Amino acid sequence: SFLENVITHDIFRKGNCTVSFIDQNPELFKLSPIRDRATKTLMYIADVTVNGHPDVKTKDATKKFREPNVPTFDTIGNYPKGTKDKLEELGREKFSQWLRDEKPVYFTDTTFRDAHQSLLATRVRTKDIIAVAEGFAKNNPQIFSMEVWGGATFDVSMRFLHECPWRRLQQLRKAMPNVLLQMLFRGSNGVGYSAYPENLLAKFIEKSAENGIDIFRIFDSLNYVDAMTPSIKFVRENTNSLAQAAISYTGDILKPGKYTLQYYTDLAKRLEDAGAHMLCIKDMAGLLKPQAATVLVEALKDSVKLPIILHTHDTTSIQAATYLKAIEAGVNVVDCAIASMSGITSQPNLNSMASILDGHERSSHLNLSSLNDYSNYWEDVREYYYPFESDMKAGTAQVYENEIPGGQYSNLRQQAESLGLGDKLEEIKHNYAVVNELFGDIVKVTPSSKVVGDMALFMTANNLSKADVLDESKNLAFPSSVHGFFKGELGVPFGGFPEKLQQIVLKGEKPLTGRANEHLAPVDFDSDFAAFQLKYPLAEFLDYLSYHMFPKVFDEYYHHAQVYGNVEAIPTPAFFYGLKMGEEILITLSKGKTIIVKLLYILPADESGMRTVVFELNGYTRRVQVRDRS
Ligand code: BTN
Ligand code: 3PY
Ligand code: ZN
Repeated sequence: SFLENVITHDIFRKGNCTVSFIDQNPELFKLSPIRDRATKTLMYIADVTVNGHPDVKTKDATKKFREPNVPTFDTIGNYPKGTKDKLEELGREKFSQWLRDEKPVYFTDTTFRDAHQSLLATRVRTKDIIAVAEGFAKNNPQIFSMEVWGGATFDVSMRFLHECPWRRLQQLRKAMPNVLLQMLFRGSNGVGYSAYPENLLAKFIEKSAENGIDIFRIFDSLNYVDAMTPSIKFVRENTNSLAQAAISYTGDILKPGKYTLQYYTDLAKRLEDAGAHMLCIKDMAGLLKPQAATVLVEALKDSVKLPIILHTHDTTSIQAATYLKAIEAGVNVVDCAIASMSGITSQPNLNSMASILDGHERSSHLNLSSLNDYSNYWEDVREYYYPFESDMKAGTAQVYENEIPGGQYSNLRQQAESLGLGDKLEEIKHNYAVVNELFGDIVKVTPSSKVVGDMALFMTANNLSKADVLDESKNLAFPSSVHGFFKGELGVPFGGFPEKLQQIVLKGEKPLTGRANEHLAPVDFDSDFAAFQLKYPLAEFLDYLSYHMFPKVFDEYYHHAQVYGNVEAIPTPAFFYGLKMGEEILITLSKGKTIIVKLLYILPADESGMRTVVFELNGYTRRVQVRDRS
């Protein structure tokens, strides 16, 4: 404040003040950037303390958090060599060959992305990840890759955490220079939920690689190869990173149905021809049964020369068995999450999986005791995020019927509740399968899974049967995502659209043909970026890419940052729950700039509804005003 500027000023402190002291020292009216940032941080904490966090629906006032224990590591020593070094040594083609020929099975660690996307609604903050990133890379350099970015983390970090996703990636790269960093990329849908212009995708891939991504796991929500090919090509041509093409697994190859073994081996060959460096089986709903894994992995190994990666979700609680069969059939990498962030809708347990392979001929020699230390860290950190837990208590075999992907399954109850359908969850899940049948048995993964979910909620909310949906005379107002799907905005499903339903939904409109983004005009980067900077003067090119993917979310993020500054440094309990009276925390705003914040008291609202929140900041009393909206 002005007063603090006066009393800390050299002239004032030396007692040389004259009447013109204030007039002659205009800097007294300026707040230093760090002070400005501290003020914004206090504003944020004051607001959350008074009004609660908008994203936290039920706060448990009695909750006490344990202090998570960051496992120790060699802070000054070099990083042990890891897979990133291997890639640089061999180059992409030889690296793929090396992996394919390796005897041990490798692990991709999904803790920093899919695990919390599937268990905690993607809410884990950069701070809690970065706290263990360097140590993990130094203590566990045997890991194949770290999945750290993409999927839903991109929009959720801006939308709910008010963080810059690019800054998260940059910090991760710096902390983990020796291991491969991986992202999930939704093909023509990028990191969003609809198709984007091709040149925007190319630029996004180029910048993602520049900022740290080594492996792009590329999929299409309908397994539509034409929609994946451009992304594979951009990775090959615009970066030195690896293109890992993913086939989304649905149905059951051991049962009669649309998705046969032949279907998958054909896809694999086409993706290899498109230039993929690796091939992933992406079992997003956890439907791949152990016996089927043997058949599928063996067939894929025979069909293509690429290394094979297996990704699953443990929704059925049986997927470790699938991994074991896949490992015995020669899979090269499996995706797991650190123990305390694994299981149910997340990935299988890394610690246990590595332990049961101890002594196996394909053992990876991970450091089991270190993995357990990190599990303990995450067990404590996970508590911070209790409002975002789903209430699933065990795996379910129902998923073999409804085929709901892990990330969607854990969010479904909350979604149902927000629509007032909280006690109709069973009906929603049943309708999910009905919709799948109505749609012609499609692949269900972001964003096609969202379309099926929207339709299931629509049917449940309006009490519609399958016959009602197919009754043209009902003239139903279908959800816009369903309309877009039948219009061809996500591409074309295997076997085409069911014609009758397509006609009913489109009501005479002509569907698009071909790739969903074929019809989108390219972005004119020069003029468009200039216009962006006029609107957002403090933003740079990477922000511009964020803006293009999510204009409204970016706009809100930008304005939040102007009012509250960068909120990343605030410890997670204070970020979500504010401070208790007398509570004191340390916040490191930047290297060497740590502030000590203590909440002293809060005054009742004045006649205009404003409350004064009184803090002690580095020993000085500081007051900030917030509107009481509670
Ligand atoms: C501040 O922190 O006080 C400045 C507010 C403006 C922040 C913008 S938002 C986009 C860009 N990315 C950042 O991390 N900061 C700027
Ligand atoms: C995503 O697209 O975010 C997924 O995790 C799909 O499985
Ligand atoms: Zn997944």
